[in-house]
Amino acid sequence: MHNTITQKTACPRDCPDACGLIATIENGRVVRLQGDPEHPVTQGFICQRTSRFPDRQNSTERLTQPLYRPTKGADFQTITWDEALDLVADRMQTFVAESGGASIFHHRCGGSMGIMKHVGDHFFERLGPVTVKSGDVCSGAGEAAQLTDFGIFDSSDFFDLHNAKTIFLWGKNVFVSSIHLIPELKKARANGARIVLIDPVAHQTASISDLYVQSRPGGDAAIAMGIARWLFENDGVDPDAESYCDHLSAFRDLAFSKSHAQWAAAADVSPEQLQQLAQAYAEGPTTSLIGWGLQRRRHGAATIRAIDALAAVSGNLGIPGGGASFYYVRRDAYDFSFSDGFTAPRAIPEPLFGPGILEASDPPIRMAYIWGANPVAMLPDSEAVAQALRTREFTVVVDPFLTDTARCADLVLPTTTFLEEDDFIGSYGHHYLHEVRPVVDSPTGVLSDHEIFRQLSRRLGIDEGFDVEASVWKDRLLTKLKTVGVDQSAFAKGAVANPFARKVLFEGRTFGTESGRVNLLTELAEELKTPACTGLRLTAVSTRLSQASQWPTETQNGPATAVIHPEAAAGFADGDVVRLTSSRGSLSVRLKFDANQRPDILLMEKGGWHFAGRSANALIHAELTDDGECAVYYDEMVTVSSADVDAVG
Ligand SMILES: Nc1nc2c(c(=O)[nH]1)N[C@H]1C(S)=C(S)[C@@H](COP(=O)(O)OP(=O)(O)OC[C@H]3O[C@@H](n4cnc5c(=O)[nH]c(N)nc54)[C@H](O)[C@@H]3O)O[C@H]1N2
Ligand SMILES: Nc1nc2c(c(=O)[nH]1)N[C@H]1C(S)=C(S)[C@@H](COP(=O)(O)OP(=O)(O)OC[C@H]3O[C@@H](n4cnc5c(=O)[nH]c(N)nc54)[C@H](O)[C@@H]3O)O[C@H]1N2
Ligand SMILES: [Mo]
Repeated sequence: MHNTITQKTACPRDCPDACGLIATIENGRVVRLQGDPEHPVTQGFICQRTSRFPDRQNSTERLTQPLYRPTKGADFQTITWDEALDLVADRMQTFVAESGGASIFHHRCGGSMGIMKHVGDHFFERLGPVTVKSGDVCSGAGEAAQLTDFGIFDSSDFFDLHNAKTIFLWGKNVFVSSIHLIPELKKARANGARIVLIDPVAHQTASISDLYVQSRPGGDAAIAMGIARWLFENDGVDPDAESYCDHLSAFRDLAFSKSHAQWAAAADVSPEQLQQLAQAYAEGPTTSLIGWGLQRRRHGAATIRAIDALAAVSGNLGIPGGGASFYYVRRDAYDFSFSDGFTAPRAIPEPLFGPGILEASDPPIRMAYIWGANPVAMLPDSEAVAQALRTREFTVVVDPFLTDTARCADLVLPTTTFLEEDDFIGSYGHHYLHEVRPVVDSPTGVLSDHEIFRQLSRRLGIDEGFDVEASVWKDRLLTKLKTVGVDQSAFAKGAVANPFARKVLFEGRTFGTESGRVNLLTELAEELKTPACTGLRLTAVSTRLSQASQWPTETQNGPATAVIHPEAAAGFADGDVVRLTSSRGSLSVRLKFDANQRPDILLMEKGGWHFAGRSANALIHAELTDDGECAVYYDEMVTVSSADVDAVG
């Protein structure tokens, strides 16, 4: 007889939508995941990659025993958890005693957005503190930009876009990375709002847009300045702008440093299109939904600052239907005071992971502990990252699967998936909070991150107050929420609206900057004023079927696909296997022609596996953006040439 139950939980995968989920469990196995119809944003549907997650959950490839490599280069052998944890504790103790906490590098990325993961970070604070990462390869430049401009980075309510007359999507493919915006955009449009998409990459979001502008990669700042100039010349600037913006006249001078036609040419859009965009900003209310892709470029922060300034001077901040939305504060409702007073002795910028570890000295990095991350596949310069991890005295990787990164470890610890976790989440795409519940038991031989840290804390003598159940930590995390009457019981039904979030951000036009006013940008790098119009840029972006590198193994066979405009691959045919070369190395890829793409962009899927020869990041050099220590993922120049025989297969 079948024993079937359903249970509510939430999705902590790295995604702005942070869905409420309903899991169907049959005889102790999760067989289906569906969207919670009662979650205001999820509205009963979820993405393909997470509806397929039960395959990953129940996969025979899940690790269920610690794997240890006693000497460098040897094969992994299984060991018991006691042996594994003794080993980790012993190494940690030795390195801290001999070389200080700075000799241990702790890293995690987007494996889980769970709030409990910060309790794991706190383990390393108690242990050392140790060397940590700084910046953020995902959104660092945009966050830094908005901190500079507004003093905070947050957004108005998710549904406030229904108050907008025009909704600008600056580089956002909602069909891949924010699917719960699709019904809202369609609804807004049916109610008379206009949708404008600005994106060098042609994608499905154009199908729900009234105007699609296929601008030059890195052309966004030029578009923003061209619009600003038009606004200054056509009474489109808010007459009160002077009262809430610093540097208005310097910003005006910057906008006037080129003509309308010159800004249009710089962005590779027609002057008429640019004027249409400007008129939309002038009419208002205009909401600017800013994607994450455009700040993963060399001048990513300045690009976001140009859009921020445009939103400000056009009078679109602090009003319903306005805004320059890049991020939603997702952690602030939770209490992290347990972490107060700890300062890391050293930080390595996340995009410089490979060279940063290799070059660190005084003390060198002797041990790396990686969890919730697959940096070999996901961070720039895959081979340098792999090399950095392989050459430490002791590298520990904690993951449910044997990833590219786990393959470089001395010790791999198998851990739980989100369906076995007890946690909370916030979201970076809306203001709802949610509880993550263990809907099934974890397989025998698997420990949660928290359980691993608890057991290590005992061995290391740093267990006091730390070594308690997840439920005790969760209660501590709610300390701040409880002051406004939101306790554990509020989460029983599903999503909880963040009580600290504002419906309309910057209402009253007061900002978080020192002056309380918007800090308008006053200069732009030449590369943004006159973006290069030659070359082919490797652009490896999110795809529908996978969360970053979390692909099913069978998809990683043979050369990766590279989508290209036929004219950019003269002499080659659709389907040819070719060599793709950058400053960092080369990769064989199979060409797929798409005449809708710009000839200066070559598209790949992000997250291809390095050991399978499919990682775009093997071609990307480690570099920091102009601010915020984000990775320069989409500015790598590549060339296409004939595949030599050795390279194929
Ligand atoms: N070329 C290129 N590279 C990119 C990007 C790009 O656009 N182009 N995008 C970048 C962006 S935006 C991001 S955020 C990063 C993402 O980079 P990562 O966060 O490193 O991405 P994932 O491949 O999802 O790796 C997360 C790993 O965590 C594991 N995991 C899941 N849950 C848990 C857990 O609870 N505990 C532990 N210990 N492990 C867990 C998963 O199995 C997976 O192996 O990649 C960046 N890399
Ligand atoms: N299915 C799926 N969903 C995901 C992920 C995934 O791997 N798979 N990843 C998750 C992660 S880690 C994140 S951070 C989020 C966001 O994930 P992202 O993939 O960062 O989301 P977007 O910002 O929508 O996508 C980047 C967009 O930027 C555009 N772009 C690139 N360069 C430029 C430019 O110069 N100008 C402009 N205007 N546009 C440009 C690209 O065409 C693309 O549409 O989504 C999450 N959602
Ligand atoms: Mo991300």
